[in-house]
Amino acid sequence: MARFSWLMPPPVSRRPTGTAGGPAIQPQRHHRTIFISDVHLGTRGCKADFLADFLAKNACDTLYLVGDIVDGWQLKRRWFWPEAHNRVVHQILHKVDSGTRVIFVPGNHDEFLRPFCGRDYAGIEVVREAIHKTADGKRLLVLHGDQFDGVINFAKWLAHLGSWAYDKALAANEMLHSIRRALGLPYWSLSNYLKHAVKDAVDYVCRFEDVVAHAAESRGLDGVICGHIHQARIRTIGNVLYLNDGDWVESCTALVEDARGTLEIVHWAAPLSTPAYTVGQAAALPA
Ligand SMILES: [Mn+2]
Repeated sequence: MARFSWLMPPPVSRRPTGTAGGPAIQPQRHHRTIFISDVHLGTRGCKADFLADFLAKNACDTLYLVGDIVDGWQLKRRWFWPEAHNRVVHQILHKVDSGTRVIFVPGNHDEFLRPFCGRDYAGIEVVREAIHKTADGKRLLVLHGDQFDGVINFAKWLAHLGSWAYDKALAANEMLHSIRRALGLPYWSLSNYLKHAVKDAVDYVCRFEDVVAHAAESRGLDGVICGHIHQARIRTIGNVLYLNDGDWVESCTALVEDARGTLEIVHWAAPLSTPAYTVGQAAALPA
């Protein structure tokens, strides 16, 4: 029973107004559409507090869940479901109850939902992909993005390697070097290895963006909205728009559309007590 506790709405009244998660909070901003992906509920990395706060303070007509919302891979290995993860589920269900159309496009980590595409679950439409029409008439393909992994010949884990890891590795490199020297092993540069790994990761991201944009273009669409690589981004590739809504593990980003059809990336990693948020394009990739 405990395993399915996330399906039950958590008690609402216990959470005082002003903290994250409770629907008592009045949304501060209304969007035409919100897109989020790569939440990875069920993992320690998931920034569920930030997301519950974001969902409580941002209302919308349509909410797209663009895959990897629940991390089925991780949950199969070990059950991990703290209260904050329940609050995210509750906020999503609260949106359904408030009249928001919620569309779930499963990703690879929640592929267990793909057999249910075409069905409604708790008022949430589960679909394999969607075509979103913006307020100004653009037709955008919405899909998670893992469908293109096979096309891109780079190790996909590299795309998730942050530059912070690289900085830490540089420091570790010296220590590793002295240990290897003490053991009489030849010099091997961890930092050099990682430098190539980071370069490959950047190549991977660029390739991914190209391939996904091309898929939208070849179908005669105006652009694509995806997730999967945890890199929020708005850019034009060829004749189409490439939009990635980022993730809630590292960057805490969402893609939002206003009533005129303008799309922008919202960063929501400010302290929960701070109502401010920042809007803008994702930071450029390292050269
Ligand atoms: Mn994914």
